[in-house]
Amino acid sequence: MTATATLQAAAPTPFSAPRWTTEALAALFEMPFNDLLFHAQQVHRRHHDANAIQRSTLLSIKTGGCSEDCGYCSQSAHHGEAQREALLDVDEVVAAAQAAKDKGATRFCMGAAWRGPKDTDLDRVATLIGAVKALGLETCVTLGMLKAGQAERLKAAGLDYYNHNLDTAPEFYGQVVTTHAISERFDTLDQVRGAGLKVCCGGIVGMGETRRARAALLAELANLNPPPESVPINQLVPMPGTPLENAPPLDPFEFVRTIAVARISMPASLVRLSAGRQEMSDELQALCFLAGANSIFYGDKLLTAGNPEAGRDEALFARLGLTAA
Ligand code: SAM
Ligand code: DTB
Ligand code: SF4
Repeated sequence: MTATATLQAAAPTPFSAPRWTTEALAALFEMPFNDLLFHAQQVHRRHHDANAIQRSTLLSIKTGGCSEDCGYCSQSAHHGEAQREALLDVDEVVAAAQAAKDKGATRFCMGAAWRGPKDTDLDRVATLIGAVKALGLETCVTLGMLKAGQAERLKAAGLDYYNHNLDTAPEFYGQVVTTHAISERFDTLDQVRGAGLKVCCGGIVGMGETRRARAALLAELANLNPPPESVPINQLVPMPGTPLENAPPLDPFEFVRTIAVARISMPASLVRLSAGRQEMSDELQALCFLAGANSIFYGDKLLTAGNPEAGRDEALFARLGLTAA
């Protein structure tokens, strides 16, 4: 198939709810690299300022000791090496959020190593959301699976975004996580949408999944109705002690292709170049921006893993003429 025919076959049919098939997205992955990047950049420019990058800062507000067995995660009680810590208090969180704002972040994302929050946990997280929002930052939390009514409580506390990733394709999910099913992740995403929160939902690549599984993950994300406002694409950070510690590294060009296919299939979303940037060269990150990534995690730590120092990002932005969104 020619590049043009591939694109025509891959585009959602007009006058119907856009539905991307795994086959269509797999066909995009198969395109010559230059054709794929050109197409992704064209889509990107129709929907976004091509030189503007949004910056979110992460903070782990409750680290380690999680009941779930996600094979990539350092915070699982089954295998993780992250030290278990109690929920941070409001002063520590506000200090971190203020520091993130001072460095130029516009969104502050708080993560907790829970299967899901208890109602008493939610009271305390609501206080944190209110305090961070009062600084003039967008707020995001990722607390695991939500029970009925919990998303509404977060919305009432002033939350803007809820992060809940599909993480991998349905057909591969059971090989990575056994303590919950991907269907439960979809249920939580429904609750989040139903409460009027914005959705941040993406996944991880480099866990030994096939290219077809990467296409299937992106098809699931793109077919959420509406698609997520934010789509974090994480490259696996192989954490010591986890079952995926020795996963074979992904070809960097395949990571760039994943960003490009995410951009094409979710044109209006922010596509975030997420975990794994510390292990990437400046040149590889530049290719990711060319492929349509327009958001990063900013600050020297993710949840438990490292992230590039703000100064390295500032220097990269200056070299590439990128501006803060
Ligand atoms: N416990 C909640 C949950 O699982 O939804 C929230 C915290 S969890 C650590 C948030 C996300 O971090 C996961 O969905 C996964 O995408 C990402 N993540 C965790 N460990 C990772 C790793 N080693 N490499 C890349 N991404 C990772
Ligand atoms: C997301 O997709 N990636 C972030 C955020 N959402 C919560 C987390 C990345 C975690 C990387 C491994 C760690 O720091 O432990
Ligand atoms: Fe727990 Fe989330 Fe880590 Fe899974 S990814 S073990 S649910 S903290």
